[in-house]
Amino acid sequence: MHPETAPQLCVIEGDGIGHEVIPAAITVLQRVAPDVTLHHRQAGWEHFQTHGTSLPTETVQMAQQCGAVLFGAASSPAYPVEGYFSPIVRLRRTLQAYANLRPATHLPVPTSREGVDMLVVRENTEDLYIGHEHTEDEGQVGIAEKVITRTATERVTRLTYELAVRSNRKKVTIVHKANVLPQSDGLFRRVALEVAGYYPEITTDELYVDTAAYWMVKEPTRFDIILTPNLYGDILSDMAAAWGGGLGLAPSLSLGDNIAIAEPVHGSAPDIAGQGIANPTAAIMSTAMLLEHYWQRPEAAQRITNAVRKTLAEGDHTVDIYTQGAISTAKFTARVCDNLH
Ligand code: GGG
Repeated sequence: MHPETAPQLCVIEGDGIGHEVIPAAITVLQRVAPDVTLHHRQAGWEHFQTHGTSLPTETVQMAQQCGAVLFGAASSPAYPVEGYFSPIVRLRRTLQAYANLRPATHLPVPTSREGVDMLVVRENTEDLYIGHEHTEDEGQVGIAEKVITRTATERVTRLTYELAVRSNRKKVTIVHKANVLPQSDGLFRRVALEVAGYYPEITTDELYVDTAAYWMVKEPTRFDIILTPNLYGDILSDMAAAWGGGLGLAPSLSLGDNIAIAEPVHGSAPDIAGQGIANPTAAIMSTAMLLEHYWQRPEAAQRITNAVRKTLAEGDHTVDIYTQGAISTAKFTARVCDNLH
């Protein structure tokens, strides 16, 4: 987006704790970027139950019009429901927000691992998540299609390497399972390596996804950027989030051409929804990613990041980090605002 255009934000709280962490993130965002105009829209399982659709056309249109979206969480059921689809997976695909950036960086909390600073870039529009599933043999066989294309792999790889150059990162690890899936993951590997060839200043290596999972647990500091298809990226980024200190601290940004969806990595957490205890950090940090990568306001993004770090370093935390001395979502958000300089 051009930095001088008045920023518009489509806000979709979604389900569960989305209703708590998104207002918290907006409170912080408005302190550093008061000129952002907000457009609240609906999506999610709760909306499906009351209105029969999980992603109204009107919401998609507003997201397109704004270019920037802040999404909370979705809680799709794990069983088929007639007419229902995952709103967030559909939104990312419809808007062609093709690269999902999920950083995991050490934060000053006891649950975070010193020295960790990695970024998982997850392809966001295809793989098994296209949702082409059917059953055969009277429901006794379930079949899902995995799709990998040259076009989608090329664009996510190019974005990854451009980002690596811009952010002074040194290495990209391409993660796949090309030995078992030579036609799909094999294509991802070949195309990603092809694009990588245009960036000799960045070191490129590759790992099978199972080996990557092993090393991510054993020695997370060896990773810089991980580039991987949709499903592996979904799983590995949650693992990475554990080293960042937990899912409550893990932000993300899905980027496409002229589109960005900021979204905490965590889900709707129905077990704690409505209690005012959810950790707003991931949502707050997601708005910082929006400021940095979409609205091109790195100083504003840094103000938020610094305020969150200071708040955590002072010992303020929500219950997901540890129970003793935990404060509410509202109090934590107020502390972050106090620490904005
Ligand atoms: N904020 C990310 C999120 O909601 N994650 C949970 C998830 O992947 N949900 C997909 C769905 O339930 O449709």
